[in-house]
Amino acid sequence: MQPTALITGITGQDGHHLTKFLLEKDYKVFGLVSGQREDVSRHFSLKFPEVELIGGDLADFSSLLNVLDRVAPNEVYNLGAISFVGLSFAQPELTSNITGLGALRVLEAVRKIDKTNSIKIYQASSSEMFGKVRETPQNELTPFHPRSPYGVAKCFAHYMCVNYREAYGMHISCGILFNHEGEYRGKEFVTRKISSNVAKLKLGKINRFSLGSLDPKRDWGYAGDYVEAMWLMTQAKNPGDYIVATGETHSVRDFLAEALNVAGLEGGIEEYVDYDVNMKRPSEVDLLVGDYSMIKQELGWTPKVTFKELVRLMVENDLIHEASQ
Ligand code: F7E
Repeated sequence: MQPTALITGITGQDGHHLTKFLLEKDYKVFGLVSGQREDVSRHFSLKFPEVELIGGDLADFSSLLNVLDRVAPNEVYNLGAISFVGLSFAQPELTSNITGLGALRVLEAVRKIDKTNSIKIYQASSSEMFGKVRETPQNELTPFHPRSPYGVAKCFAHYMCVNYREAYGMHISCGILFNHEGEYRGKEFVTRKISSNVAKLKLGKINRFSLGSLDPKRDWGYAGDYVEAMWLMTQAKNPGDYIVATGETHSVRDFLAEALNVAGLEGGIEEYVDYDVNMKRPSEVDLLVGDYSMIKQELGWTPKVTFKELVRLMVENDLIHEASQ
């Protein structure tokens, strides 16, 4: 029988990649979309006409019950969240409601609907939970110390998943995903902000642009690789929590320098980039790097796209995109 998946946050970056991945595996894919974002849904439907989008909201428990009842999925991927860390400082309550409580509502709705305890759940946990890191690299046993309302909300969701798995024997897995980027990344995130502005520089549309601190270091992988890890977790006999990362760390400065290099822009960073104090976060995460040996050993997953390939892919994509605007 054709497997069925329900994806929350389907119109986001990971939703795009996961939809493509599951359609290639012949899944019937359903997506939860908030009614307020009709333009985004329309755009998504043009790209993936075979996907059925259903109105609902992570803030509304009854809508989740209705959607689950109607779809009867084999797998649920909870990717929906307020995912921009910067915004979470300005809207901590909304972030807690959607990113934190939203996950609990999904768990509780599945528990109510799923009489045979057969639905498998994937929860998008995040390396932001490590925040002020206690050890480097971070692994599945590293204690959490979140540094933003987003990180706190993700910790709440993560521990709820662990609790529902232990309390009710549900098949729930959390992927502790480190930063993952690509052509569908929103322009509020630093990698896409860099790639789109570097493309504009190259095309002569702008002369300079602004960024916050160039010092933070992240473990940046390709989102297209990471959705395979999500799927492997839902296919595994036993659920579990896994680090999904590349094992390499690079600063924002490194990403910027490589992007300028790909575009063939010489002269150094200072020639193109100003410092924007508004980008400074009240508390910052300075360094993240993940140890993905557990998922490699248990589920056979490894990242494929390298750091340099990722930067190239994003800059080349934005050069095409910006040239057509
Ligand atoms: O920032 C610094 C910024 O917003 C990366 C989300 O997907 O990954 C992401 O969270 C770093 C930070 O991602 C600018 O201060 C400097 O240190 O691209 P970002 P993030 O906060 O690491 C995790 C794993 C998630 O789960 C999140 O949902 O770059 N930075 N200048 C800047 N950041 C932004 N956005 N804009 C700047 O101008």
